[in-house]
Amino acid sequence: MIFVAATVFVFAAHLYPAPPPISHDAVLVDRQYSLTLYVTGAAFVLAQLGLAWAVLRYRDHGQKARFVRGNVALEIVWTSVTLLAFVGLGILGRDAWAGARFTPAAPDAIQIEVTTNQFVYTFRYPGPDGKFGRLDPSLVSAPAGNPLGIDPNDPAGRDDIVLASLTVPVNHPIELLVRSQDVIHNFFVRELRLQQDAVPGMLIPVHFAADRIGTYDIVCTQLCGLGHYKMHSLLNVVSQSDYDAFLKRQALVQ
Ligand SMILES: [Cu+2]
Repeated sequence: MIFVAATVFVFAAHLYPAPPPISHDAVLVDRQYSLTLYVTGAAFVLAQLGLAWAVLRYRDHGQKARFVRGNVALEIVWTSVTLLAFVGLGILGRDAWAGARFTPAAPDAIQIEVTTNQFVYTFRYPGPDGKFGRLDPSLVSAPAGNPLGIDPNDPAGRDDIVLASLTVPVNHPIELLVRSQDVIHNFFVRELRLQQDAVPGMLIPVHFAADRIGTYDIVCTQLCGLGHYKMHSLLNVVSQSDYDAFLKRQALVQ
């Protein structure tokens, strides 16, 4: 009972609160997470109370042991309750997960490519022409200043903006195109409650709209090699005017 109380306390007292959510989808995820915790927490406490009751009620006070084959009615009841809880939570969680993942990004979403490799993130903006240049894996060379292997012969790629951190305007839909050059990595921003694996050979789209200006950590949550622990970048959510200025500045530099 002490362990049960301690476990309930750790969750109920919010000892390790998540950072405040910065998108509508993140709020939905939080709501779903709390609901799941309440349902499974109640089941946990009830099951432990039942266990304690059985231990006390049937403890050894000299009676003869009795063989029981089980109780079909009880089996049906707890199997159905479990089924209902799991399927119910799954259906209720639709908005928080499937709603964001299975609907395409808004048509006016800003597309930014996210490339992962051991152990860095590289972000590419299509530049003033709005088009990403062609990539050629044989041209990939970080020392030569072309970590993505952008083909210099493709005019669409000449104005592409390549950066080590991600800057986006606040309250604007963003579509990330997540890819990997070597092993499986991950793009995770706690405040967005958004976590997406980067898988070699795949271009995986995810979208979000951040509603709070600030700087947030981007971390890799896949054990991707010896340098995994330091695979990190920053998400800067800035005002629309700051974003426009940022793009203009970057277009001049590149
Ligand atoms: Cu990684």
